[in-house]
Order: sequence, then structure tokens, then C-alpha cells
Amino acid sequence: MSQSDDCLFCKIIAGQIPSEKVYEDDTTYAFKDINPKAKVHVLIVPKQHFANVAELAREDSAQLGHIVEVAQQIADREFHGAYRLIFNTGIDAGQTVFHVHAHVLTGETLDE
Ligand code: IU
Repeated sequence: MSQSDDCLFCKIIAGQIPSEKVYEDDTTYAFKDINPKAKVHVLIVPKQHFANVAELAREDSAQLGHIVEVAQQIADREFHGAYRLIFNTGIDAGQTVFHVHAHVLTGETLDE
């Protein structure tokens, strides 16, 4: 499993930094965002390190599809299958952690 030594989310996945886990399988980890923007705000990450969603799509599109399936499962459990899925990509789009992560916002009605 490729890992980046300086990557915060690689450290979270490895258990070196604590997180509130909501899902895990062989390839994928999901945990609660520390600064939630909705009643339920979960980050889903591949265990393998990719910098952003474009790189992930290019190198492992099945993993990208799996992240969407995991998002759906979380939303099915939390809010009758309704959710918003966001991949901030690039500094100017608000990406601050350069290990691809899907923001899943759910658990309440999202108006805008
Ligand atoms: P962004 O799309 O790269 O901006 O998202 C990074 C997210 O990671 C952001 O919502 C932070 O609240 C979240 N986060 C976290 O959950 N745990 C941490 O230790 C750090 C950031 I640093």
C-alpha cells in the first residue's frame, strides 16, 4: 500500500493520528470531519495515496466508484439516501489536504 510520510490522512489511515472511524474495508477508510459542515460530515479516503480525484480517476477508477458506493451506504443509513459529495481539487478550490478525500454531507436537508 503506497503511503506518503508527510501526509496527514495516510497517518490517520495508519492509526498514527486518532480519528472517529465510520467505515473501513481493505481499500477504503471513512471518518468524521473534525470541522463538520453538516449534521453528518464524513471524509472517505482510499488507503492508497493519490493527491486528488483527477489522479485517482486516472489511476484507479474502480476505487473512485467504490468511494461513491460507500458514500451511498452512509447516506442510506443516515438520511434516506440523500447526500452531497464534494471533492475539492486544487488550492484555489479549497483543497487543504493533498490525499484525495470525498466529503459526504448528509443527515439533514441541505438547502443550497
Ligand atoms: P479539504 O477539501 O482539503 O479542504 O478538506 C480537508 C478536510 O479535512 C476539512 O474539512 C477539515 O476539517 C478536515 N480535517 C480533519 O477532519 N481532520 C484533521 O486533522 C484535519 C482536517 I488538519
